[in-house]
Amino acid sequence: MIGIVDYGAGNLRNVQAALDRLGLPWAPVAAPRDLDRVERLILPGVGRFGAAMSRLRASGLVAPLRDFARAGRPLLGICLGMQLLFEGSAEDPEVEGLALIPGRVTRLLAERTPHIGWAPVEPRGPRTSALFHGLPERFYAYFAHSYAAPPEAHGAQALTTCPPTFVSAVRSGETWGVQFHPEKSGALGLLIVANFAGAAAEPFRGGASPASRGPGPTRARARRVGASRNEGLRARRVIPCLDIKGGRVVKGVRFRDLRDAGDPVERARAYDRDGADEVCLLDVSASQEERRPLLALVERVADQLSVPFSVGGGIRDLEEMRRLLLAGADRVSIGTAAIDDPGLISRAAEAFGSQFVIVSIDALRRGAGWEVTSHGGRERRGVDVLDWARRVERLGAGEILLNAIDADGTRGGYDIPLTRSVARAVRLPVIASGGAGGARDLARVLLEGEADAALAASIFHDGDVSIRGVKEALREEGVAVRL
Ligand code: 1PR
Repeated sequence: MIGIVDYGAGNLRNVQAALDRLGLPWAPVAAPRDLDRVERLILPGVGRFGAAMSRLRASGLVAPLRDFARAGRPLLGICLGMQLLFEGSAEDPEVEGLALIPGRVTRLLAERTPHIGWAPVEPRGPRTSALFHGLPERFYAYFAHSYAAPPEAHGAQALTTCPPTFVSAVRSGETWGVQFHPEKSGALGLLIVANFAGAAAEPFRGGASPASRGPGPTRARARRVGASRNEGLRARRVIPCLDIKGGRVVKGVRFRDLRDAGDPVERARAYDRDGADEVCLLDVSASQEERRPLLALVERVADQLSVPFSVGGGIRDLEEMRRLLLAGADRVSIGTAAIDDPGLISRAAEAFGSQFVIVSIDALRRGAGWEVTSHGGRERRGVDVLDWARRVERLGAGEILLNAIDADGTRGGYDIPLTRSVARAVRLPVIASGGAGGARDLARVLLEGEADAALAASIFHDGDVSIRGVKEALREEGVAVRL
Protein backbone atom coordinates (compact mmCIF):
# COMPACT_ATOMS: atom_id res chain seq x y z
CA MET A 1 0.00 0.00 0.00
CA ILE A 2 1.32 3.46 -0.94
CA GLY A 3 0.55 6.40 1.33
CA ILE A 4 -0.07 9.90 0.01
CA VAL A 5 0.48 12.56 2.66
CA ASP A 6 -2.72 14.62 2.83
CA TYR A 7 -2.06 17.92 4.57
CA GLY A 8 -4.53 20.10 2.73
CA ALA A 9 -1.98 21.73 0.45
CA GLY A 10 -0.74 19.01 -1.83
CA ASN A 11 -2.24 18.27 -5.21
CA LEU A 12 -3.43 14.83 -4.07
CA ARG A 13 -5.89 14.12 -6.84
CA ASN A 14 -3.27 14.02 -9.56
CA VAL A 15 -0.99 11.71 -7.59
CA GLN A 16 -4.01 9.52 -6.82
CA ALA A 17 -4.94 9.47 -10.52
CA ALA A 18 -1.39 8.42 -11.46
CA LEU A 19 -1.44 5.53 -8.97
CA ASP A 20 -4.92 4.55 -10.18
CA ARG A 21 -3.62 4.49 -13.76
CA LEU A 22 -0.84 2.15 -12.60
CA GLY A 23 -3.35 -0.03 -10.77
CA LEU A 24 -1.60 0.59 -7.46
CA PRO A 25 -3.48 0.74 -4.14
CA TRP A 26 -3.03 3.94 -2.17
CA ALA A 27 -4.32 5.47 1.05
CA PRO A 28 -4.33 9.06 2.30
CA VAL A 29 -2.04 9.73 5.28
CA ALA A 30 -3.56 12.57 7.30
CA ALA A 31 -2.45 11.51 10.81
CA PRO A 32 0.47 9.56 12.34
CA ARG A 33 -1.60 6.38 12.85
CA ASP A 34 -2.19 6.22 9.07
CA LEU A 35 1.51 5.48 8.54
CA ASP A 36 1.17 2.01 10.10
CA ARG A 37 -0.68 0.65 7.05
CA VAL A 38 1.60 1.92 4.28
CA GLU A 39 4.88 0.49 2.92
CA ARG A 40 5.96 3.51 0.86
CA LEU A 41 5.00 7.16 1.08
CA ILE A 42 4.58 10.04 -1.39
CA LEU A 43 4.79 13.63 -0.12
CA PRO A 44 3.22 15.96 -2.73
CA GLY A 45 3.29 19.70 -2.43
CA VAL A 46 1.94 22.90 -3.92
CA GLY A 47 2.48 26.32 -2.45
CA ARG A 48 4.82 27.85 0.06
CA PHE A 49 7.44 26.07 2.16
CA GLY A 50 6.38 27.68 5.44
CA ALA A 51 2.66 27.05 4.97
CA ALA A 52 3.28 23.39 4.09
CA MET A 53 5.49 22.80 7.15
CA SER A 54 2.85 24.49 9.33
CA ARG A 55 0.22 22.08 8.01
CA LEU A 56 2.47 19.07 8.58
CA ARG A 57 3.08 20.25 12.16
CA ALA A 58 -0.63 20.83 12.73
CA SER A 59 -1.28 17.24 11.55
CA GLY A 60 1.35 15.93 13.99
CA LEU A 61 3.22 14.41 11.05
CA VAL A 62 6.68 16.03 11.28
CA ALA A 63 8.32 13.59 13.73
CA PRO A 64 6.49 10.49 12.37
CA LEU A 65 7.63 11.34 8.81
CA ARG A 66 11.22 11.67 10.01
CA ASP A 67 10.95 8.32 11.83
CA PHE A 68 9.39 6.69 8.73
CA ALA A 69 12.30 7.83 6.53
CA ARG A 70 15.03 7.12 9.09
CA ALA A 71 13.70 3.57 9.43
CA GLY A 72 14.62 3.14 5.74
CA ARG A 73 11.02 3.05 4.51
CA PRO A 74 10.81 4.52 0.94
CA LEU A 75 9.62 8.13 0.82
CA LEU A 76 9.25 10.24 -2.36
CA GLY A 77 8.88 14.03 -2.13
CA ILE A 78 7.40 15.73 -5.24
CA CYS A 79 8.11 19.41 -6.11
CA LEU A 80 7.57 21.34 -2.85
CA GLY A 81 7.51 17.90 -1.22
CA MET A 82 11.13 17.44 -2.31
CA GLN A 83 12.07 20.86 -0.91
CA LEU A 84 10.52 19.97 2.46
CA LEU A 85 13.01 17.07 2.77
CA PHE A 86 15.86 19.58 3.21
CA GLU A 87 16.85 21.54 6.36
CA GLY A 88 15.20 24.70 5.14
CA SER A 89 14.42 27.02 2.23
CA ALA A 90 15.15 30.62 1.27
CA GLU A 91 11.38 30.93 0.67
CA ASP A 92 10.74 30.99 4.45
CA PRO A 93 14.24 31.10 6.00
CA GLU A 94 13.02 30.92 9.61
CA VAL A 95 11.11 27.67 9.05
CA GLU A 96 12.81 24.31 9.69
CA GLY A 97 12.24 21.59 7.11
CA LEU A 98 12.11 17.84 7.67
CA ALA A 99 15.95 17.84 7.59
CA LEU A 100 16.10 14.35 6.03
CA ILE A 101 18.58 15.67 3.45
CA PRO A 102 21.39 18.04 4.47
CA GLY A 103 21.40 21.51 2.96
CA ARG A 104 18.95 24.22 2.01
CA VAL A 105 16.81 25.12 -0.97
CA THR A 106 17.57 28.40 -2.70
CA ARG A 107 15.68 30.82 -4.94
CA LEU A 108 15.94 29.91 -8.64
CA LEU A 109 17.50 32.87 -10.45
CA ALA A 110 16.20 32.04 -13.94
CA GLU A 111 15.56 34.37 -16.87
CA ARG A 112 11.84 33.93 -16.27
CA THR A 113 10.46 32.81 -12.91
CA PRO A 114 8.54 30.90 -11.78
CA HIS A 115 10.15 28.17 -13.89
CA ILE A 116 7.03 26.69 -15.49
CA GLY A 117 6.99 24.11 -18.26
CA TRP A 118 8.98 21.20 -19.64
CA ALA A 119 12.73 20.96 -19.15
CA PRO A 120 15.27 18.17 -19.67
CA VAL A 121 16.14 15.91 -16.71
CA GLU A 122 19.64 14.45 -16.94
CA PRO A 123 20.37 11.61 -14.49
CA ARG A 124 23.94 12.19 -13.35
CA GLY A 125 26.85 9.79 -12.99
CA PRO A 126 26.47 6.05 -13.38
CA ARG A 127 22.79 5.17 -13.71
CA THR A 128 22.68 4.50 -9.98
CA SER A 129 19.16 5.70 -9.42
CA ALA A 130 16.57 2.98 -9.59
CA LEU A 131 14.03 5.79 -9.90
CA PHE A 132 15.07 6.28 -13.54
CA HIS A 133 15.32 2.60 -14.41
CA GLY A 134 14.17 2.05 -17.99
CA LEU A 135 14.13 5.75 -18.88
CA PRO A 136 16.21 7.39 -21.63
CA GLU A 137 19.47 9.23 -20.92
CA ARG A 138 17.68 12.57 -21.03
CA PHE A 139 13.94 13.14 -20.83
CA TYR A 140 11.56 16.07 -20.48
CA ALA A 141 9.54 16.51 -17.31
CA TYR A 142 7.07 19.17 -16.16
CA PHE A 143 8.20 21.78 -13.62
CA ALA A 144 6.37 24.58 -11.78
CA HIS A 145 8.57 26.14 -9.09
CA SER A 146 10.50 29.22 -8.01
CA TYR A 147 12.95 27.51 -5.61
CA ALA A 148 15.29 24.55 -6.09
CA ALA A 149 18.20 22.62 -4.58
CA PRO A 150 21.50 24.06 -5.89
CA PRO A 151 23.67 21.86 -8.14
CA GLU A 152 26.08 21.03 -5.28
CA ALA A 153 23.25 19.74 -3.06
CA HIS A 154 23.78 16.45 -1.20
CA GLY A 155 22.56 13.29 -2.92
CA ALA A 156 21.90 14.78 -6.37
CA GLN A 157 20.58 12.08 -8.73
CA ALA A 158 19.74 14.28 -11.71
CA LEU A 159 20.33 17.84 -12.88
CA THR A 160 18.24 20.19 -15.01
CA THR A 161 19.36 23.37 -16.72
CA CYS A 162 16.70 25.90 -17.43
CA PRO A 163 19.22 27.86 -17.04
CA PRO A 164 20.55 27.97 -14.28
CA THR A 165 21.33 24.35 -13.38
CA PHE A 166 19.63 22.88 -10.33
CA VAL A 167 19.08 19.46 -8.79
CA SER A 168 15.94 17.89 -10.27
CA ALA A 169 16.20 14.61 -8.34
CA VAL A 170 17.82 13.78 -5.02
CA ARG A 171 18.34 10.72 -2.83
CA SER A 172 19.47 9.94 0.69
CA GLY A 173 19.11 6.26 1.57
CA GLU A 174 15.52 5.37 0.67
CA THR A 175 14.37 9.01 0.79
CA TRP A 176 13.93 10.41 -2.71
CA GLY A 177 12.84 13.76 -4.09
CA VAL A 178 11.98 15.04 -7.55
CA GLN A 179 11.56 18.75 -8.31
CA PHE A 180 9.33 18.00 -11.32
CA HIS A 181 5.81 16.54 -11.29
CA PRO A 182 6.05 12.89 -12.45
CA GLU A 183 2.26 12.58 -12.16
CA LYS A 184 2.02 15.32 -14.82
CA SER A 185 4.96 14.31 -17.03
CA GLY A 186 3.25 11.88 -19.37
CA ALA A 187 4.26 8.25 -19.81
CA LEU A 188 7.81 8.82 -18.56
CA GLY A 189 6.55 10.38 -15.39
CA LEU A 190 4.26 7.43 -14.78
CA LEU A 191 7.26 5.09 -15.18
CA ILE A 192 9.10 7.00 -12.46
CA VAL A 193 6.12 6.63 -10.14
CA ALA A 194 6.00 2.91 -11.04
CA ASN A 195 9.73 2.55 -10.27
CA PHE A 196 9.29 4.19 -6.89
CA ALA A 197 6.28 2.04 -6.16
CA GLY A 198 8.18 -1.10 -7.08
CA ALA A 199 5.62 -1.80 -9.81
CA ALA A 200 7.99 -1.61 -12.76
CA ALA A 201 9.13 -4.81 -14.48
CA GLU A 202 12.48 -4.80 -12.67
CA PRO A 203 12.41 -4.52 -8.89
CA PHE A 204 12.90 -1.09 -7.37
CA ARG A 205 15.99 -1.19 -5.14
CA GLY A 206 13.95 0.03 -2.20
CA GLY A 207 13.67 -3.26 -0.37
CA ALA A 208 11.43 -6.17 -1.28
CA SER A 209 9.36 -5.13 -4.26
CA PRO A 210 6.05 -6.64 -5.24
CA ALA A 211 5.77 -8.31 -8.63
CA SER A 212 4.95 -5.94 -11.47
CA ARG A 213 1.26 -5.26 -11.62
CA GLY A 214 -1.18 -2.87 -13.12
CA PRO A 215 -1.27 -1.54 -16.63
CA GLY A 216 1.83 0.64 -16.13
CA PRO A 217 3.41 2.43 -19.09
CA THR A 218 5.36 0.29 -21.52
CA ARG A 219 9.11 0.79 -21.66
CA ALA A 220 8.97 0.95 -25.43
CA ARG A 221 6.53 3.86 -25.32
CA ALA A 222 8.56 5.50 -22.58
CA ARG A 223 11.74 5.25 -24.67
CA ARG A 224 9.93 6.52 -27.77
CA VAL A 225 8.52 9.54 -25.95
CA GLY A 226 11.69 10.31 -24.04
CA ALA A 227 14.25 9.51 -26.67
CA SER A 228 13.09 12.08 -29.22
CA ARG A 229 15.76 14.34 -30.61
CA ASN A 230 15.33 17.11 -28.00
CA GLU A 231 17.95 19.81 -28.07
CA GLY A 232 18.11 19.58 -24.27
CA LEU A 233 16.77 23.09 -23.92
CA ARG A 234 13.81 24.15 -21.85
CA ALA A 235 10.91 23.51 -24.18
CA ARG A 236 8.39 26.13 -25.32
CA ARG A 237 4.83 24.99 -24.67
CA VAL A 238 1.96 24.43 -27.11
CA ILE A 239 -1.34 24.77 -25.22
CA PRO A 240 -4.75 23.97 -26.70
CA CYS A 241 -7.50 26.06 -25.13
CA LEU A 242 -11.01 24.85 -24.37
CA ASP A 243 -13.43 27.75 -23.94
CA ILE A 244 -16.34 26.27 -21.99
CA LYS A 245 -19.98 27.42 -21.99
CA GLY A 246 -22.90 25.30 -20.79
CA GLY A 247 -20.61 22.26 -20.34
CA ARG A 248 -19.52 22.30 -23.99
CA VAL A 249 -16.41 23.54 -25.76
CA VAL A 250 -17.20 26.73 -27.67
CA LYS A 251 -15.18 28.99 -29.88
CA GLY A 252 -15.85 32.54 -31.02
CA VAL A 253 -14.26 35.23 -33.12
CA ARG A 254 -13.10 38.25 -31.13
CA PHE A 255 -14.96 36.74 -28.17
CA ARG A 256 -18.29 36.82 -30.06
CA ASP A 257 -20.54 34.44 -32.02
CA LEU A 258 -19.61 31.37 -29.99
CA ARG A 259 -20.08 28.08 -31.84
CA ASP A 260 -20.09 24.52 -30.46
CA ALA A 261 -16.71 22.75 -30.60
CA GLY A 262 -17.33 19.46 -28.84
CA ASP A 263 -17.11 17.69 -25.48
CA PRO A 264 -14.47 19.10 -23.11
CA VAL A 265 -13.29 15.79 -21.61
CA GLU A 266 -12.97 14.09 -25.00
CA ARG A 267 -11.16 17.13 -26.43
CA ALA A 268 -8.78 17.34 -23.45
CA ARG A 269 -7.92 13.64 -23.62
CA ALA A 270 -7.38 13.79 -27.39
CA TYR A 271 -5.09 16.83 -27.10
CA ASP A 272 -3.10 15.12 -24.32
CA ARG A 273 -2.56 12.09 -26.56
CA ASP A 274 -1.64 14.42 -29.44
CA GLY A 275 1.26 15.89 -27.45
CA ALA A 276 -0.21 18.98 -25.76
CA ASP A 277 2.20 20.35 -23.15
CA GLU A 278 -0.63 21.73 -21.07
CA VAL A 279 -4.39 22.23 -21.51
CA CYS A 280 -6.28 25.43 -20.66
CA LEU A 281 -9.94 25.36 -19.60
CA LEU A 282 -11.77 28.70 -19.59
CA ASP A 283 -15.39 29.08 -18.50
CA VAL A 284 -16.10 31.99 -20.79
CA SER A 285 -19.53 32.90 -19.47
CA ALA A 286 -18.85 32.66 -15.72
CA SER A 287 -18.13 36.29 -14.95
CA GLN A 288 -21.12 37.63 -16.85
CA GLU A 289 -23.47 35.10 -15.33
CA GLU A 290 -21.59 35.05 -11.97
CA ARG A 291 -21.60 31.22 -12.08
CA ARG A 292 -19.23 29.07 -9.99
CA PRO A 293 -16.39 27.38 -11.91
CA LEU A 294 -17.24 23.92 -13.20
CA LEU A 295 -15.80 21.70 -10.45
CA ALA A 296 -17.27 18.44 -11.68
CA LEU A 297 -15.80 19.02 -15.13
CA VAL A 298 -12.40 19.77 -13.59
CA GLU A 299 -12.48 16.46 -11.69
CA ARG A 300 -13.34 14.51 -14.85
CA VAL A 301 -10.58 16.23 -16.82
CA ALA A 302 -8.07 15.69 -14.00
CA ASP A 303 -8.77 11.95 -14.06
CA GLN A 304 -7.97 11.79 -17.77
CA LEU A 305 -4.91 13.99 -18.27
CA SER A 306 -1.24 13.00 -17.87
CA VAL A 307 -0.12 16.60 -18.47
CA PRO A 308 -0.97 19.73 -16.43
CA PHE A 309 -4.05 21.88 -16.98
CA SER A 310 -5.21 25.28 -15.81
CA VAL A 311 -8.73 26.50 -15.12
CA GLY A 312 -10.12 30.03 -15.50
CA GLY A 313 -13.41 31.83 -15.79
CA GLY A 314 -15.45 33.36 -12.99
CA ILE A 315 -12.95 32.56 -10.22
CA ARG A 316 -13.38 35.21 -7.53
CA ASP A 317 -11.78 34.05 -4.24
CA LEU A 318 -9.27 31.77 -2.52
CA GLU A 319 -11.90 29.22 -1.52
CA GLU A 320 -12.81 28.62 -5.18
CA MET A 321 -9.13 28.27 -5.99
CA ARG A 322 -8.61 25.75 -3.20
CA ARG A 323 -11.59 23.70 -4.40
CA LEU A 324 -10.15 23.70 -7.94
CA LEU A 325 -6.71 22.63 -6.65
CA LEU A 326 -8.22 19.78 -4.64
CA ALA A 327 -10.34 18.83 -7.68
CA GLY A 328 -7.12 18.35 -9.66
CA ALA A 329 -6.41 21.66 -11.40
CA ASP A 330 -2.70 22.39 -11.56
CA ARG A 331 -3.13 26.16 -11.85
CA VAL A 332 -5.90 28.78 -11.98
CA SER A 333 -6.24 31.88 -14.13
CA ILE A 334 -8.05 35.01 -12.98
CA GLY A 335 -8.98 37.92 -15.23
CA THR A 336 -11.99 39.98 -14.12
CA ALA A 337 -11.50 39.27 -10.40
CA ALA A 338 -7.85 40.32 -10.63
CA ILE A 339 -8.64 43.73 -12.08
CA ASP A 340 -11.59 44.17 -9.66
CA ASP A 341 -9.47 43.20 -6.63
CA PRO A 342 -5.70 43.23 -7.40
CA GLY A 343 -4.93 42.11 -3.82
CA LEU A 344 -6.45 38.72 -4.73
CA ILE A 345 -3.32 38.02 -6.79
CA SER A 346 -1.04 38.45 -3.76
CA ARG A 347 -3.34 36.50 -1.46
CA ALA A 348 -3.44 33.61 -3.93
CA ALA A 349 0.34 33.63 -4.37
CA GLU A 350 0.80 33.66 -0.59
CA ALA A 351 -1.66 30.81 -0.07
CA PHE A 352 -0.71 28.53 -2.95
CA GLY A 353 2.58 29.79 -4.41
CA SER A 354 3.01 32.09 -7.44
CA GLN A 355 3.38 29.14 -9.81
CA PHE A 356 -0.29 28.35 -9.17
CA VAL A 357 -1.59 31.79 -10.22
CA ILE A 358 -2.04 32.87 -13.85
CA VAL A 359 -3.43 36.35 -14.54
CA SER A 360 -5.43 36.46 -17.77
CA ILE A 361 -5.21 39.81 -19.55
CA ASP A 362 -7.84 40.43 -22.24
CA ALA A 363 -6.23 43.10 -24.37
CA LEU A 364 -8.08 45.35 -26.83
CA ARG A 365 -6.27 47.69 -29.18
CA ARG A 366 -6.56 51.36 -28.19
CA GLY A 367 -4.70 53.80 -30.46
CA ALA A 368 -1.04 52.81 -30.54
CA GLY A 369 -1.40 50.65 -27.42
CA TRP A 370 -3.73 48.18 -25.77
CA GLU A 371 -6.35 48.49 -23.02
CA VAL A 372 -7.31 45.93 -20.38
CA THR A 373 -10.90 44.65 -20.58
CA SER A 374 -12.93 42.36 -18.33
CA HIS A 375 -16.17 40.34 -18.37
CA GLY A 376 -15.28 38.62 -21.62
CA GLY A 377 -14.04 41.74 -23.33
CA ARG A 378 -17.28 43.63 -22.66
CA GLU A 379 -15.97 46.15 -20.14
CA ARG A 380 -13.10 48.50 -20.96
CA ARG A 381 -11.15 49.19 -17.76
CA GLY A 382 -9.13 52.26 -18.82
CA VAL A 383 -5.87 50.54 -17.82
CA ASP A 384 -2.87 50.16 -20.13
CA VAL A 385 -1.95 46.50 -20.69
CA LEU A 386 1.80 47.02 -20.12
CA ASP A 387 1.20 48.90 -16.87
CA TRP A 388 -1.17 46.16 -15.72
CA ALA A 389 1.32 43.40 -16.67
CA ARG A 390 4.07 45.06 -14.60
CA ARG A 391 1.65 45.48 -11.68
CA VAL A 392 0.47 41.87 -11.66
CA GLU A 393 4.11 40.78 -11.60
CA ARG A 394 4.75 42.95 -8.54
CA LEU A 395 1.61 41.52 -6.93
CA GLY A 396 3.00 37.96 -7.19
CA ALA A 397 1.41 36.42 -10.30
CA GLY A 398 3.22 33.37 -11.68
CA GLU A 399 2.35 33.72 -15.37
CA ILE A 400 0.40 35.95 -17.78
CA LEU A 401 -2.18 34.58 -20.23
CA LEU A 402 -2.31 37.35 -22.85
CA ASN A 403 -5.50 37.28 -24.95
CA ALA A 404 -5.43 39.57 -28.00
CA ILE A 405 -9.17 40.08 -28.51
CA ASP A 406 -8.75 41.73 -31.92
CA ALA A 407 -6.95 38.59 -33.18
CA ASP A 408 -9.00 35.98 -31.32
CA GLY A 409 -10.48 33.39 -33.66
CA THR A 410 -9.42 35.22 -36.85
CA ARG A 411 -6.61 32.84 -37.85
CA GLY A 412 -4.83 36.02 -38.97
CA GLY A 413 -1.80 35.50 -36.74
CA TYR A 414 -0.94 36.49 -33.16
CA ASP A 415 -0.49 40.12 -32.17
CA ILE A 416 3.32 40.05 -32.22
CA PRO A 417 3.91 43.68 -31.09
CA LEU A 418 1.56 43.20 -28.12
CA THR A 419 3.16 39.89 -27.11
CA ARG A 420 6.72 41.14 -27.44
CA SER A 421 5.95 44.35 -25.52
CA VAL A 422 4.48 42.40 -22.59
CA ALA A 423 7.24 39.73 -22.68
CA ARG A 424 9.85 42.51 -22.45
CA ALA A 425 7.95 44.38 -19.73
CA VAL A 426 8.00 41.49 -17.22
CA ARG A 427 10.18 38.53 -16.14
CA LEU A 428 7.13 36.29 -15.87
CA PRO A 429 6.41 33.60 -18.46
CA VAL A 430 3.88 34.91 -21.01
CA ILE A 431 1.37 32.69 -22.83
CA ALA A 432 0.37 34.21 -26.17
CA SER A 433 -3.26 33.75 -27.15
CA GLY A 434 -5.45 34.72 -30.06
CA GLY A 435 -5.19 34.49 -33.82
CA ALA A 436 -3.22 31.31 -34.58
CA GLY A 437 -3.69 30.33 -38.24
CA GLY A 438 -1.02 27.61 -38.45
CA ALA A 439 2.36 26.38 -37.21
CA ARG A 440 4.21 29.36 -38.64
CA ASP A 441 2.14 31.71 -36.46
CA LEU A 442 3.13 29.76 -33.36
CA ALA A 443 6.78 29.86 -34.42
CA ARG A 444 6.56 33.64 -34.96
CA VAL A 445 4.97 34.39 -31.59
CA LEU A 446 7.47 32.15 -29.75
CA LEU A 447 10.51 33.52 -31.56
CA GLU A 448 9.68 37.12 -32.56
CA GLY A 449 6.99 37.60 -29.91
CA GLU A 450 9.32 36.15 -27.22
CA ALA A 451 6.39 34.26 -25.69
CA ASP A 452 7.11 31.33 -23.39
CA ALA A 453 4.08 29.41 -24.68
CA ALA A 454 1.55 29.62 -27.48
CA LEU A 455 -2.12 28.94 -26.88
CA ALA A 456 -4.47 28.11 -29.73
CA ALA A 457 -8.00 26.91 -30.21
CA SER A 458 -9.64 27.24 -33.64
CA ILE A 459 -6.90 25.50 -35.65
CA PHE A 460 -6.96 22.52 -33.29
CA HIS A 461 -10.75 22.32 -32.79
CA ASP A 462 -11.35 22.46 -36.55
CA GLY A 463 -8.61 19.94 -37.32
CA ASP A 464 -6.55 22.29 -39.50
CA VAL A 465 -3.41 20.90 -37.84
CA SER A 466 -2.46 18.38 -35.16
CA ILE A 467 -0.50 19.41 -32.09
CA ARG A 468 2.22 16.91 -32.96
CA GLY A 469 2.38 18.31 -36.50
CA VAL A 470 2.70 21.85 -35.15
CA LYS A 471 5.49 20.81 -32.76
CA GLU A 472 7.42 19.06 -35.52
CA ALA A 473 7.15 22.21 -37.63
CA LEU A 474 8.30 24.30 -34.66
CA ARG A 475 11.35 22.09 -34.21
CA GLU A 476 12.20 22.60 -37.88
CA GLU A 477 12.05 26.35 -37.19
CA GLY A 478 14.56 25.94 -34.35
CA VAL A 479 12.10 26.12 -31.46
CA ALA A 480 12.91 23.74 -28.55
CA VAL A 481 9.86 21.55 -28.08
CA ARG A 482 9.04 18.33 -26.19
CA LEU A 483 8.28 15.62 -28.75
O1 1PR B 1 -12.47 37.17 -16.51
O2 1PR B 1 -11.56 35.63 -14.76
O3 1PR B 1 -13.93 35.40 -15.57
O4 1PR B 1 -11.98 34.78 -17.00
C1 1PR B 1 -12.65 34.67 -18.21
C2 1PR B 1 -11.65 34.00 -19.13
O5 1PR B 1 -12.34 33.59 -20.31
C3 1PR B 1 -10.57 34.97 -19.57
O6 1PR B 1 -9.34 34.26 -19.67
C4 1PR B 1 -11.04 35.44 -20.93
O7 1PR B 1 -9.93 35.66 -21.79
C5 1PR B 1 -11.82 34.26 -21.42
N1 1PR B 1 -12.97 34.65 -22.22
C6 1PR B 1 -14.01 35.38 -21.78
N2 1PR B 1 -14.91 35.49 -22.79
C7 1PR B 1 -14.42 34.80 -23.85
C8 1PR B 1 -15.08 34.61 -25.14
O8 1PR B 1 -14.50 34.01 -26.05
N3 1PR B 1 -16.32 35.11 -25.26
N4 1PR B 1 -12.39 33.47 -24.20
C9 1PR B 1 -13.22 34.25 -23.46
C10 1PR B 1 -11.26 34.00 -24.63
C11 1PR B 1 -9.35 33.09 -25.37
C12 1PR B 1 -8.90 31.77 -25.71
C13 1PR B 1 -8.96 31.58 -27.21
C14 1PR B 1 -7.60 31.94 -27.71
C15 1PR B 1 -7.21 31.27 -28.96
N5 1PR B 1 -10.74 33.08 -25.48
O9 1PR B 1 -9.63 30.89 -25.00
O10 1PR B 1 -9.31 30.29 -27.45
O11 1PR B 1 -7.65 33.33 -27.87
O12 1PR B 1 -8.19 31.50 -29.92
P1 1PR B 1 -7.86 31.14 -31.45
O13 1PR B 1 -6.65 30.26 -31.48
O14 1PR B 1 -9.07 30.47 -31.94
O15 1PR B 1 -7.59 32.47 -32.13
P2 1PR B 1 -12.53 35.79 -15.87
